[in-house]
Amino acid sequence: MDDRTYTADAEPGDTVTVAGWVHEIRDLGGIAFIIIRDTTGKIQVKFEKDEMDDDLVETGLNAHRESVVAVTGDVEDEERAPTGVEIVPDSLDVIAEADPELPLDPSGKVDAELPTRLDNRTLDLRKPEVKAIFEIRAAALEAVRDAFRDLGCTEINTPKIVATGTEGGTELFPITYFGQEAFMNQSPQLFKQLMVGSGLERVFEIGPIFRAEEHNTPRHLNEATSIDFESAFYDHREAMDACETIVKAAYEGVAENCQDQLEALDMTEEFEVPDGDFPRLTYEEALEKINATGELDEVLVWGDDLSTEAEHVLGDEVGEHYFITDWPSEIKPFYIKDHDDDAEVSTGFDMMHPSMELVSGGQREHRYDKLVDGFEQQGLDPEAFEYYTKMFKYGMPPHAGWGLGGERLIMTMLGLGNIREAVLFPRDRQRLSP
Ligand code: AMO
Repeated sequence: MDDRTYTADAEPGDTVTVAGWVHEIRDLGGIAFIIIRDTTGKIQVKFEKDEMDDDLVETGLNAHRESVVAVTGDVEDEERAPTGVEIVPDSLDVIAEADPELPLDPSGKVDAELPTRLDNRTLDLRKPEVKAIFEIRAAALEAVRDAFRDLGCTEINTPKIVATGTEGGTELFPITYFGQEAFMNQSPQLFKQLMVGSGLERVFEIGPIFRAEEHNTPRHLNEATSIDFESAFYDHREAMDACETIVKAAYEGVAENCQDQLEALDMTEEFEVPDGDFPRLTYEEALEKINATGELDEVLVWGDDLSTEAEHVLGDEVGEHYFITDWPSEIKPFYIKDHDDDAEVSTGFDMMHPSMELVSGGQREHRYDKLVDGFEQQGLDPEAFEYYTKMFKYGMPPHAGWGLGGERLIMTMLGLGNIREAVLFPRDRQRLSP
């Protein structure tokens, strides 16, 4: 439609054709209104029954809610109209009639449960506060990509069908690959590491990761979006600096470009770009802080992983984004490097929002012999990973990096109660379509 005008651009004095959805019909007797909605907003169309062609009035008022229509007419000032202007129509075409029975109400007057919303995402995203989440998600990812480029990274895309897992065998989705066993990739971990040894040196990837997690929680998905970073000649501290830069850039991008969307979510007041350096606590300090609160049933000791409850207790204590560093080597994966002066302590780190973990990372083991030992210690067969380990024989620089959960970033940024709110079509134990 070459001659279409967005509702937000319709100015008094113009003759326009607007196209969109019938948001509401109000028939007051002698006068009636249709509210048309498009991606930029809404506009009122006025029908004065005595002064207009009967067919036009009838077509307009008989259109079902959510039908797609095009209206041509003059735009006039009208201070009683919701946007201060209205269209006096010359013609109205019903382009795609909607069924009168809708599975959910896009006007938001009737609430729908999350499963109903997810089953009908097209209608759900007609609500400004739902659409806003995905516009914010897009703006955050755009800002993240720009910030990665400013750090000198090259964007890469790595395979999602792979021969081996990296993040624990029980979380793998097996598939059949021409009669051979294969898996959906849990993380671009090994591929991004292989690229720091290539001519690229510093890379990032934003792509899907697949985790066959059995548990159904408000912060786990079976298909998530991972924002991955890896750089040659970086140690874990420099990787943490980059992580902080990227997370802040995402917030800044949203603050700069998404004020309307924040308003739709009623968040303009509370949205804050994190400032200052994120505190860096060692794992030992974290345990001490948690134990000192006395809020957990048991006392945490060296080697324990942090439960969701422990993360919450600590998050309440710290109250802002923070890192946990120097984790016990035994609970970090084989590719994380141990400290040179203490093999019990790793360079692995997590970056936390007060409510949950957002990032895991660390410096990587780049020495061939140590890397192969690490596989054996974790009960993995180094031969299955030969495509990876052998490149460590041909000049692999020291390197570090991390993976940031894209949906958790958006969930925590917007205070969403369920991670599924930040995914168009979530994959979880119950949900394989749409
Ligand atoms: P990890 O397994 O901790 O580390 O994942 C990194 C981040 O990805 C997000 N994430 C998830 N989000 C939603 N649902 C899930 N099932 C899920 N699993 C992970 C989290 C998590 O902090 N290879 C390492 C990263 C690295 O060292 O570079 C890795 O995958 O926000």
